[in-house]
Amino acid sequence: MFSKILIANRGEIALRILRACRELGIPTVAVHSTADSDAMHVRLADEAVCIGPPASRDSYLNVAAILSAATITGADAIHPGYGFLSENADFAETVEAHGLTFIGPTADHIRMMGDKITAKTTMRALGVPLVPGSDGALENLEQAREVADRVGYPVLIKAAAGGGGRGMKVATTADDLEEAWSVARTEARAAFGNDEVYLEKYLDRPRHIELQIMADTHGNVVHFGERDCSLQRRHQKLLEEAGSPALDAKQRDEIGEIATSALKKLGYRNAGTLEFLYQDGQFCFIEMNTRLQVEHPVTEMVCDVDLVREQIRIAAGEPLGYDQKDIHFSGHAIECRINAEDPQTFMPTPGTISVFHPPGGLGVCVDSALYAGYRVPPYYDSMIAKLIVRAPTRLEAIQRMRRALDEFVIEGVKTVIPLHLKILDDPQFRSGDYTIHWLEKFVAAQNAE
Ligand code: MV4
Repeated sequence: MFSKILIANRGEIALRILRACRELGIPTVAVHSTADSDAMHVRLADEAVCIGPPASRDSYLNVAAILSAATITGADAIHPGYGFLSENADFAETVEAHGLTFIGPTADHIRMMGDKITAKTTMRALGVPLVPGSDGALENLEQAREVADRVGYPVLIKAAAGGGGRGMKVATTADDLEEAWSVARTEARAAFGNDEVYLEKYLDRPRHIELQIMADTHGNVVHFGERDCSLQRRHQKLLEEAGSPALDAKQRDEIGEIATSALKKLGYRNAGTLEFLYQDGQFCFIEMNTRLQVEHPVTEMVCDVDLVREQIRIAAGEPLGYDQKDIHFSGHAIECRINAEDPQTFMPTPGTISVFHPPGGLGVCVDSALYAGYRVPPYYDSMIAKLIVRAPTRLEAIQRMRRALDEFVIEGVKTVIPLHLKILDDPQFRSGDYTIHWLEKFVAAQNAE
């Protein structure tokens, strides 16, 4: 096991990792920017090193400073959390070249999944179902026409280097294809320095369902079921659930078996998430995330597993020690992301927290690095807390979440708590019948009132 872990992140996820380290008896090193000297992760870690000025590129993305911090403190492993350097293959490679362990997949697997075309080609070869579309990169407009005619309009042109909603263009009919093709390529070249694009049939009302995977270095791969992340606005997730209201146990077992056997053949290691669009009973793989995700706690709650602990154990070479039949799904979990944003405009509202009173009680978890008197800095993500609840059934989880949101007192900054309360009271949300487009329409309707 590791003798000391450096946490290359901030905020609630730095605390989350720190807590897992404490329970494993592993000392921790926090790194922080000058804007985060008073941050909770700095206070709670065994040691802390300042790695640069406020801007992320000079601090939390500063590879040389982070490696120096690891060297001077004698850390032997680095946990990247999510965001920042977590999906940077060069970083993973550099960490390992310095004789430290990167707590995550191999640099090669991070790179492979970072290229969305390679990710899809790989998954296709491993038997994972995909959205109908081009077989790899499009060579030219004529080829785009052939594929679009074959799969049928509307179609999407996506950037190989894109993902998370960046670099996509819809062509509704054949008349739009040339425009979509050239705009997508120009944008991809400008945004990513890579103008490779591919084409998919556009699914008009899918759900976003993702599958949590964990693989050790001894060839064991398991899944911890799915999360439904359809409630997003401008590609920012707002509320996530485990399991999906759209799936039953049989469907989960089927996609889980396909995914775990694919990743076993791939020799994948550590945590990973396969993202699918799910429509008309069909799973279509779109992307894979090679890191821990923000919404991992809903999975932890229904599976009674500590995913960060598992990541650390696996990185240290330990076997999982259980297999798929030992994993049981119990109850329902919901996460509400609490952002310091105006609940109507979603404009960030940095400022000083005057009152912080988190909710409690059975089945309620608050992951947050806030405290009364803390100044939310303007430089980073606006998510200031995650509220996660678990209950025996989905409707009980919804009631518990409403109760916990009502109890939650955050003063000094505006938050999206009022929006969450409205979502939870909406009949369509409560029925579980929603797609990726539901939240955008709901917000527009709320704001029109
Ligand atoms: C799609 C799609 C419809 N059809 N692909 C957006 C984020 C990126 N991960 C993939 N995205 C989409 N890909 C096909 N073939 C619709 C989206 C999409 C979306 C997906 C998941 C969650 C929210 C979304 C919001 C808008 C569009």
